[in-house]
Amino acid sequence: MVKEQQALLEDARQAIVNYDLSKTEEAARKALEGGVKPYTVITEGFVPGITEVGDLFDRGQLFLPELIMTAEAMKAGTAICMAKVPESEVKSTKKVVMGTVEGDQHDIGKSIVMSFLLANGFKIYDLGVNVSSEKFVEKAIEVKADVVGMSALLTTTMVEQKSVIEELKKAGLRDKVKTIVGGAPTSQTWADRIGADAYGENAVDAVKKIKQLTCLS
Ligand code: B1M
Repeated sequence: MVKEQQALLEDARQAIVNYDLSKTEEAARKALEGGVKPYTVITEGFVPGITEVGDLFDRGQLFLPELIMTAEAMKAGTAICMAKVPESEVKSTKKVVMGTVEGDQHDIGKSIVMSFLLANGFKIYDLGVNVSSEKFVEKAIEVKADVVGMSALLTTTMVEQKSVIEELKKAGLRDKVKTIVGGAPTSQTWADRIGADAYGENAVDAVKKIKQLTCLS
């Protein structure tokens, strides 16, 4: 990557660290104009910024209002980047139900994953945040889902991913629907422990794993 592009990514990181929404939008536009790929702006600009903010929050050096402003800036900047990722013209018949589990309001990562799935032609049903196990199952039945994806960002809510899998079993769907889990506290070990079919480390990995689960790769 050329030096100018690295400087643009640094501006993006800095705008997030300063929870400055308009600077974040400006940084996103400038980076894209400067030839940086949309996903790179997010992963190498915004994500290091929001990780730094999360660490400051963890250490009590920053508080909830700032965290909320950071999230707003992140969402605005990410939206500008994702608008540059075209929806696939080749549509798949594979259906993915996605949601953030019950008790959890974090949706930035899930939205990025969904944009990448759309860009790869999947049909997405977004249940939003704070989604109960029952709602995941209801939607999976309603749309005849191929995959149910569960995002969780809190160590206190990741256990809900297990509840969804159990609820799918109770509904007799476990053999018909594949499951994928993701979110910062989760891992392949966690996915294995709760009986999920896959773990997605990031948006690119999630697309790869969902393609494998639905036999598209
Ligand atoms: Co929250 N929060 N937060 N927060 N927040 C974390 C997660 C935390 C680690 C911060 C910290 O203390 N360092 C901490 C959790 C600690 C823990 O559980 N161990 C925390 C806390 C404590 C809280 C509150 C409890 C704070 C409070 O109220 N006192 C509260 C909880 C609210 C609730 O959910 N009930 C809370 C609230 C919030 C905000 C609302 C202010 C805001 C969220 C806004 C929103 O999402 N609309 C927020 C934010 C922004 C964060 C941090 C700073 C950033 C999260 C994020 O968006 N990351 C976060 C710290 C951190 O993660 N470093 C933190 C960027 C995003 C691109 O990454 O979400 O990991 P990520 O998604 C990635 C991958 O994980 C993966 O792909 C994505 C793209 O690469 N992925 C999947 C995600 N989902 C996937 C699903 C898949 C596959 C891959 O398949 C289904």
